[in-house]
Amino acid sequence: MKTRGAVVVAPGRPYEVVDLVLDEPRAREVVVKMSASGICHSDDHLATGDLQVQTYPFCGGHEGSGVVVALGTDVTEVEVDDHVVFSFVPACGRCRWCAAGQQNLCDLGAHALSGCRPDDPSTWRVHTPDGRPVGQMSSIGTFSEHTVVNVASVIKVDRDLPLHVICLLGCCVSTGWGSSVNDARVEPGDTIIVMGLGGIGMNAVQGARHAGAGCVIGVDPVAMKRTLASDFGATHAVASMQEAGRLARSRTDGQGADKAVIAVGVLAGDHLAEALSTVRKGGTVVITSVAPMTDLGAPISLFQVAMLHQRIQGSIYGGCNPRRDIPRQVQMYRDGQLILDELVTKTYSLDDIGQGFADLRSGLNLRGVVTFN
Ligand code: CXF
Ligand code: ZN
Repeated sequence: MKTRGAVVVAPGRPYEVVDLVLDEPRAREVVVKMSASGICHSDDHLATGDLQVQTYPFCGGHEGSGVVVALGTDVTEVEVDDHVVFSFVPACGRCRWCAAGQQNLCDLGAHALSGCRPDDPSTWRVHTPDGRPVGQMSSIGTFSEHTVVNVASVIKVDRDLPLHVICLLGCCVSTGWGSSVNDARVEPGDTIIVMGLGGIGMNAVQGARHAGAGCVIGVDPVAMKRTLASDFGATHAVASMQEAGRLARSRTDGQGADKAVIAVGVLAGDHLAEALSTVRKGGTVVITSVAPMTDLGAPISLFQVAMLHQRIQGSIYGGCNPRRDIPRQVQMYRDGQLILDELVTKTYSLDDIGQGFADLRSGLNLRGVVTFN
């Protein structure tokens, strides 16, 4: 079938909305008519060239929701007309990692930046009208009116949920919330610093409060984000890490924050150094942000990290198990515990996606969301 999608044709080139051709779904695949797709900083990393991929053109988008419109063979988990949220890491349920309750590490996730089929890496389901393969980000490529995905990439949700809101469960909510709950292991009474208050950082703030943190210090240079942070559970919001560090020490008898989550848009080594300087002995820094993939190193004292027994924890998908955690987050949303509607600060048509990225870079949104007709 024909569709339209936003693709990057080469590293460092902006998204272009182009005609695409979708193949028929094969075994264990489904066709989804997209409803909404959040605009995440990781999508922008593709356009800046911070992330380079193996298949150009590459259709971006990895935080989406939609309606199943066709099935390949051997699909029993969903039916036509079911509503789904995408998981940006597939969860096959059978690999070592899925079996161990670490679906964020599912072996099928290895092809996130290849763009091919996760279970059949020599094939693609999206092509240009002249027959060249088109990569799909995270094997889903949600900046497209329709997409074909492996059933391991979808989570069925109730039909009454607002699809333009719950698409966020596919990346920023799970990633941010889980960064605090699973990866920082926030405990009651903790003092935690969240560095960056975009879609991921705001959810790290929510997660920290759910886990019982006593003091949640949000850090962002954008005043609007600092103002909104208290709605999501921040007890303080400041503009710099120096201020955050001072505040954390003033509340902990000079010791420093128990944990810090790095959720800035573009990670650099200096961010890690700053975060480490704010946490206490035995404290934890969680690296959730995405760095340019060829960057190496950080200006930190390895001696000091060891002597202070600090923990540096990498984080993908906030350590979540999407098949458990997305339904759990839906219930928390229904119960009024998880704030989602207010995260969506602006919606865009697919044709206006360039404006969405301009607004992301200007810090105007918590989350901009592309909505489809
Ligand atoms: C990203 C990480 C890099 C691959 C695509 C998804 N995670 C969240 O935005
Ligand atoms: Zn993302």
